[in-house]
Amino acid sequence: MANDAIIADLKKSIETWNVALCKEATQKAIDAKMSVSEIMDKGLGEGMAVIGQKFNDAEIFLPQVVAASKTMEVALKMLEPLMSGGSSANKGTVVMGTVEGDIHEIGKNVCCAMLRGAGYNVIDVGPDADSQTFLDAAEENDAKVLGGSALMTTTLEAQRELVIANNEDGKKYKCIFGGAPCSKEWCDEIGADGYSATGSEIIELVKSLM
Ligand code: B12
Repeated sequence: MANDAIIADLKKSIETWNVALCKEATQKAIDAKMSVSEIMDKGLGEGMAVIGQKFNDAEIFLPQVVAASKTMEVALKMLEPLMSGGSSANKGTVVMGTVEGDIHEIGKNVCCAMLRGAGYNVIDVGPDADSQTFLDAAEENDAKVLGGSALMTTTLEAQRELVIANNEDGKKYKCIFGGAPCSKEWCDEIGADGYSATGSEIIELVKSLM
């Protein structure tokens, strides 16, 4: 099966929350030795973008979004060994979480897995994590970087709060942010140390800050 067809199936499986198709297409992608970033960015992620658009346009509702994210999670589980088996070296510690008030965590989980695969020790503080939770985890684990995900325009402010809390704490850590509504401009505005649009780019970003 050509890679284009596999990509099309990956995208379709999320759009139609078809778990069986998702498992089959993900296995085919793994067998075809496609890169995780290609599988994510061109296939599964594109499907999720369609879901987001349809939700926005009220063509589908929350249960369908939940079904699509559960489908995505099945694929992520299958991809995990590929993402975390890359290196055994510990290049430093990164605390990752989704900021306070925001329960979206698929993108954050992708970033965690990509970073682990690249040899970083990742402490995942989960979704809906307040600034103090990030700072405590960083202190306890001697981290260098805090990564905060926000998927809603309403929770972008919590990224600013994390920068402020870090500054008040002596600016010990580098703060990086991402998530669909986040941007380089926003990160500059709030005084963050970095932004990346995808889980593939986060590796270079963290490397540049370590
Ligand atoms: C899946 C989903 C859900 C799932 C989440 C499941 C889960 N376990 O995460 C469920 C159904 C639970 C959900 C709930 C809600 N959702 Co929702 N959801 C989505 C959806 C469709 C996809 C998000 C996703 O997983 N994308 C796939 C991943 C892989 O992409 P990503 O997150 O962007 O991550 C990549 C990059 O951004 C980057 N990245 C991500 N994080 C980080 C962090 C760092 C540090 C860096 C450097 C990079 C980085 O790398 C990632 C990998 O490449 C989006 C639509 C969209 N287009 O984003 C809406 C969306 C985010 N949801 C939305 C809403 C409104 C909600 C709800 C409020 C709905 C409701 N009425 O209850 C609740 C949220 C409640 C809360 N308090 O948080 C809105 C937000 C609108 C806004 N205000 O901005 C969106 C945009 C949908 C829409 N079009 O209206 N949602």
